[in-house]
Amino acid sequence: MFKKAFILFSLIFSLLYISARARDLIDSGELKIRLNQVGFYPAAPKIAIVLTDKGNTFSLQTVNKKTAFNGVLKRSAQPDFAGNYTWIANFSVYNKPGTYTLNIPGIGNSYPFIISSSVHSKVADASIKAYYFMRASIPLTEKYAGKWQRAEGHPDDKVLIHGSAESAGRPESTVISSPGGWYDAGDYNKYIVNSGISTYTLLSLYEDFPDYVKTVKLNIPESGNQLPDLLNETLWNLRWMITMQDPGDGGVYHKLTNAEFDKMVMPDAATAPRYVVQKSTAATLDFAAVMAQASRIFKQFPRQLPGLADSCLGASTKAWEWAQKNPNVLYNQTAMNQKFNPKVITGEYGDGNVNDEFIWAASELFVTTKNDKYITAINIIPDDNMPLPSWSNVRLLGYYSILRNREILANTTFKDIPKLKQNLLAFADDLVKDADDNAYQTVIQKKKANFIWGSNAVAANEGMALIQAYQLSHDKKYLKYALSNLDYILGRNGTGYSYVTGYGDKTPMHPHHRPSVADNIVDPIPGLLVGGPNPGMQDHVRVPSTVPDEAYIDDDKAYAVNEIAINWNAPFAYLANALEALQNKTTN
Ligand code: G3I
Ligand code: 9MR
Repeated sequence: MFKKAFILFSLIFSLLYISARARDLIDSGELKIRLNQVGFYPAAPKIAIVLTDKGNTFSLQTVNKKTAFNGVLKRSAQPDFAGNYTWIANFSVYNKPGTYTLNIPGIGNSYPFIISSSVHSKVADASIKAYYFMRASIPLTEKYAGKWQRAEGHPDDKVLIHGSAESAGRPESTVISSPGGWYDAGDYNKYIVNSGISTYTLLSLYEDFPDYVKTVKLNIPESGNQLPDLLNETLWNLRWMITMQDPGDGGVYHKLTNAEFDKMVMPDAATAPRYVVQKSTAATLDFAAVMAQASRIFKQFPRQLPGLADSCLGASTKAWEWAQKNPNVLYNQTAMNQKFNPKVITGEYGDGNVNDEFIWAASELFVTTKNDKYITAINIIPDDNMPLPSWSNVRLLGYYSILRNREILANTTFKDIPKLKQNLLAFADDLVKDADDNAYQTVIQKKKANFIWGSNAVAANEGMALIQAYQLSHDKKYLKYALSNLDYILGRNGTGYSYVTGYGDKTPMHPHHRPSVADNIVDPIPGLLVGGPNPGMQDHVRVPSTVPDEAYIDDDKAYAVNEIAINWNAPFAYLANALEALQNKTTN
């Protein structure tokens, strides 16, 4: 009896002791000092945000506890969305490479961080390598995937034509082969609309920074084949996209999908029947745009990829022609489900307005062919609308392409390049205006409305837009603000998370990502950007705070804040890699 009581008592005592120790070990500085947990370029701006209600000094300390720099916190000009002012530690002038912590008397130490050239190179590589982990129809072997090796999932060589997709040559239930491609996100379906912007964004990284991209080595099965690895990875998806075009009429199926989302299982255990569903104007134009872009890029590799550039251009023009004849076939899943079985309830990617898809496809075809008939056919370029790119808003993607290729287009009859340039720079100026005033001194933090489903991609796409502005103007202020959003993603934000799995000290461990949930490996697959703060709670998981930039939880059921997706990783990959390529131009 005594013995039992004693054992119980010692057990309770040790548990209490362990949890008290664990609490002591969490330095409140790590929670209250928000900074890019990966690090800083020597010459770039370096800022940490401190959650405190009063002024203070701060110091930078080396690993040997030597003080390297002293400074004074400055109060933010504006409060955060919860109404609190923050305090800013600006140590931009300190530029000596090394590993440091930021110390604030009475608060504690930040996570350690690095000041170094190429400081983002590992996370930048990982952001692209993430796509290898998203591949359908191939086993991931230990050589490339390490402990995340897994069996092949979704061969997709026997895909059914859904009733909504039938055509003369392909009646309902015809079996087609549509292997490869990347899984969209936490789910295993493959959606053309979302593939479009994702593939474009990665290809744009190559178009903007070819010399840098050639140095990026990813350790994927194709590595060493004389093509840059980024292009190798992108081809995995592009070749799948090609199979989504109906050879009969050139229209493109909206998606390849199960009827319902899979359970949280590994890819090889997800064996529900797969369908291609109805063609849509949005999917067809997004396809036309990406194929036109791919054509001009792969034309540079005729020896490695004989015939591919021509096939892509042929596919693009056929898709364009289909869209001319079918200019307003919108994908409305509810309407489709009233007519056909099985009912399909996976991601919709429905878009009520395809003007911007026309602008994008016309722009890419124009850049690739230099024939302005595509632009005159639609008569809406340039419109004055400049919304940030997203899967449903793609006109800027076309403008980026025209502007990055402006020199080779100078002799065409298209005379609006100066106007496009002016509009894009005005858009970028608007993004950076007063960005130093908000509580985190980042571009994304300017507006509550940025905190939607996939808000981290808003940050990344703003960063990409600013890089485009830099490329056009060589004005370094745009790099400074692009970097502010990279700092945001990697920790200088309202939750203190670095939102990229595996990079930073406090990173998501439970993304809504089926392989990461089902593989029995503690660490999630690395290099994945989670959706990020969004107070909408569309997944019915309660977030700890509904303050827009704090509305986040690292919970694998919380798909409205903690899923991952190819269209979010792509602008992040663009931003991190573009800044690596331009690091020598950063200045504070
Ligand atoms: O844009 C409006 C904004 O103007 C408005 O103020 C705000 C208020 O809630 O809503 C914004 O729209 C949201 C939109 O995302 C923003 O892109 C919608 O509410 C929200 O429902 C919508 O969510 C989409 C989600 O699917 C549900 O349809 C996401 O964009 C989209 O990324 C996501 O995509 C899913 C696929 O369907 C399936 N695969 C996973 C993938 C990622 O979660
Ligand atoms: O896993 C699905 C995710 O990819 C989608 O973004 C999300 C919204 O469409 O839906 C997820 O699937 C959930 C479904 O909507 C409701 N039942 C639970 C599913 C898994 O959490």
